Order: sequence, then structure tokens, then C-alpha cells
Amino acid sequence: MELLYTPFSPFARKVRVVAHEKRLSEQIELVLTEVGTHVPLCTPVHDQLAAVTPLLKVPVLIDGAERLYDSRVICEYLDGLSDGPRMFPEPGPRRWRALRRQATADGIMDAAILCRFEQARPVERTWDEWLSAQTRRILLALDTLDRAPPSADEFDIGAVSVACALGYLDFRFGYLGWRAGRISLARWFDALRSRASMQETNPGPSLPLTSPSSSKGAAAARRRTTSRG
Ligand SMILES: N[C@@H](CCC(=O)N[C@@H](CS)C(=O)NCC(=O)O)C(=O)O
Repeated sequence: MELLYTPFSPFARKVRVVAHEKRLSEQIELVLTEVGTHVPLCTPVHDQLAAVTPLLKVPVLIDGAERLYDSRVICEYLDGLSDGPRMFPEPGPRRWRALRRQATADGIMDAAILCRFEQARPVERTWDEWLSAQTRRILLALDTLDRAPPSADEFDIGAVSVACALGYLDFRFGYLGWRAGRISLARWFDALRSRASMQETNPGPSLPLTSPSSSKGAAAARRRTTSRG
């Protein structure tokens, strides 16, 4: 199998964590793929991606004739491929809880990535209200997760998604200080970070804690902006 990915994509990380938990990592070749605002549309790079996904986003999993996207679909596909721990519980309260957590965490990642694209614009074209609206969405979702974080025995797709969202906030949005006032969620995440699947997919050291709302911070955030999530 081939996984089209970028190293910092939290959505690709979800897939890589699930692959690790299902003991499938060795069967998956990681294929570094260019995506993002810096790649002009209608280039050969986009044509290659368009051949496997009309959405021009990673992750994409290629398994023989299968072309699978997005992260939710790929994770469920991998869950069915091996006997490793079950990531998508059977229908019932536990499943809906896991899927709702996945939706909440994916929403955090979507909003965070929209912020990254907005921060990549020239200063004079940055839409501050839009950035604030996305940030509000992230903070509200974090509050929801903090009220009922996954329990220690729930390392399912909901927990994986939440862990990847929080890891991404630590990596790119340290200035948000998401742990403040969210003790339950912070404790849960800090206990889980040592898990092998999380360690092996860690994007590396966090970037400096800089707020793009200050002009200096904005310049720094823009300098750090890359295509990779
Ligand atoms: N809902 C999708 C989201 C995937 C996504 O947003 N991927 C980002 C990288 S983190 C991407 O490829 N963005 C490229 C673009 O928007 O041009 C999933 O779950 O896989």
C-alpha cells in the first residue's frame, strides 16, 4: 500500500497512528506529496494528485485498485484489514461517542488549517475576523472535549483523532495555550503522548510560541508557513 502524505499533516498522522496500532505500518510506503497554497493549480504536481483524488488533499491510500480518501475512510479501511485493536467500535453508544469525537477533532484540524492558509497571505490581505472565527471554533471544540475526554481504555478512532488535533495545536499553535483551563484534556493527552504510535508519528519539536495577531508574530508565522500542513 502507498500513503500519499505530508509529514506535518494531522490528518495523515491519524492514518499513520491507526496503521501503527493495527500493526500495518510495515505494509505501507509513505509517499511525500506536495499540496497547499504554494503549489499553483494545474501543474504536473496537481495533475498527479488529481489522478487519485479530485479534492487535491492528503492523505490518500492506494491499495491495488483502491484509491481511498479522506482520513476517516482510510482509517476505517485499515481497521478492517487486520486483527489489531478495534478502532471503530460496533454500532452502539461507544461507536457514536468515538465518531463524534472524531468529528470534533477533525473540525479543530480543519479550522487550524484554514488559519494557516489565512496566515500565509500578505499582511494587508489577511482577514482578521475570519481568523478569529476559526479560532473560536477551535476553542469551543476544545471545551467540549475537555468536558468528556476519552477514558484510559478508549484508544479508538475518536481518541486517535483528538490526540492528532492536540498534537497539531502544540506543533503549530502553541501561542493558543490550549491547556489553560482544560485540565482534564491536558492530563489525558500528556498521559497518551508516550504511546509508541504517537511517538513514531510525532512531527518533531514544536515551533516557537508566537501569536500571529501581533504584527511581529504574523511575520514570524508567515516565515514559518510551509505547504506541509
Ligand atoms: N477531511 C480531510 C482533510 C484533509 C486535509 O485537509 N488535508 C490537508 C493537509 S493537512 C491538505 O491536503 N490540504 C491541501 C489543500 O487544501 O490545498 C481528511 O480527513 O483527510
